[in-house]
Amino acid sequence: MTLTRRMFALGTASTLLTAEAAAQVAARALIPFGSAVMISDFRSDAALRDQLARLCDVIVPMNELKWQSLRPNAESFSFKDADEIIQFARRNRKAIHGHTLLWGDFLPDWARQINSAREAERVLVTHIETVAAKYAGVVSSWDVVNEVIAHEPTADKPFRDSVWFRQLGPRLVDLAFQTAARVDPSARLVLNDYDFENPDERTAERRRQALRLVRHLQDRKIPVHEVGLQAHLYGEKPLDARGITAFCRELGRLGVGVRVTELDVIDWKMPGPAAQRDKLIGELTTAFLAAVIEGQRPQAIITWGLSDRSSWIHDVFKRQDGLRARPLPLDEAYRPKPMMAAIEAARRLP
Ligand code: 9MR
Repeated sequence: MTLTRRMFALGTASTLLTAEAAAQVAARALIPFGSAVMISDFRSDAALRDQLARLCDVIVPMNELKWQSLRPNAESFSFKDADEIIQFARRNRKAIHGHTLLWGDFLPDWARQINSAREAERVLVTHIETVAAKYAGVVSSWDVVNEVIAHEPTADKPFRDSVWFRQLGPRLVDLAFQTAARVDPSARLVLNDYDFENPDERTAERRRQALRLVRHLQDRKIPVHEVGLQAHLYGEKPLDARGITAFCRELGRLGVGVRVTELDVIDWKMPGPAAQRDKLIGELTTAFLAAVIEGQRPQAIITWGLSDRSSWIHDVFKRQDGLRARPLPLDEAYRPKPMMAAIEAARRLP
């Protein structure tokens, strides 16, 4: 093991570190790695559970904390699926990242039909109060709002359309963060969104809108601790490394962290041969994570699934040649791919 300056400083500040304590310090210095997992895979696949236990510091219930899972109707909550994953994470001493307290998509029908501002506020606040209170001290960070920035934002239409936005307007973001902060002041509160990575004007505007939202919350003294970069990277698109770095750096200047929340690579337009594709995916992962870390060290690097066995990309981005997608760090037999090595190397960057 190499001794870092920090370990020497710790050694002289107290007594010399034991080898075990020094190893712990070194382990803590790694950027935490995590993965999302959905309940059906979690239940049916013991090998997946083993890999989650072995590799992850952070676990995210992929769908089980969403309204579609928690809220079968307006009156009740069903926590069973979320609790099963969360109990596993706790037993294995993993951090739990919560996804998500507010999203305009994949809502149950009853929520879509809300048709007054009063009702929207009541339902939203009650939901966040109930869920954040139940998991206070257990879920250490929350995607408080997911995908509230318009797909193609403009100065006069920065927000994505949703039942919440139609009824509450821009204050939906204030309300969500305020409520989460009131109920669980210890949780890290994250503004989570996608498409921050490409060198085009739409992406640049999305980053500006995220910064604008962060400053807006800060002006109102509403806590916002991190911006979540979903990072569903497109294998065929160039990466705006400078733009990503500048964005993360600017957030750092505002005292706001970043977290890579849903990393995977959409490979529908990438070369077919597996070895070639895996190599390119590894390189893209390296370039992306280096750009983030250059701007600031992320709070965690979380992938949207662990193995190619299960990913939303199989359904949404089908390849023309009929080959299976390979978007994640482990292959279908749970062997690490170059993407895993890229993440491991990035976690060690200073
Ligand atoms: O991977 C998720 C998939 O299993 C769900 O059916 C879908 C709808 O709930 O959501 C997928 O995850 C999305 C995440 O919640 C938000 N960012 C985009 C993700 C991929 O669509």
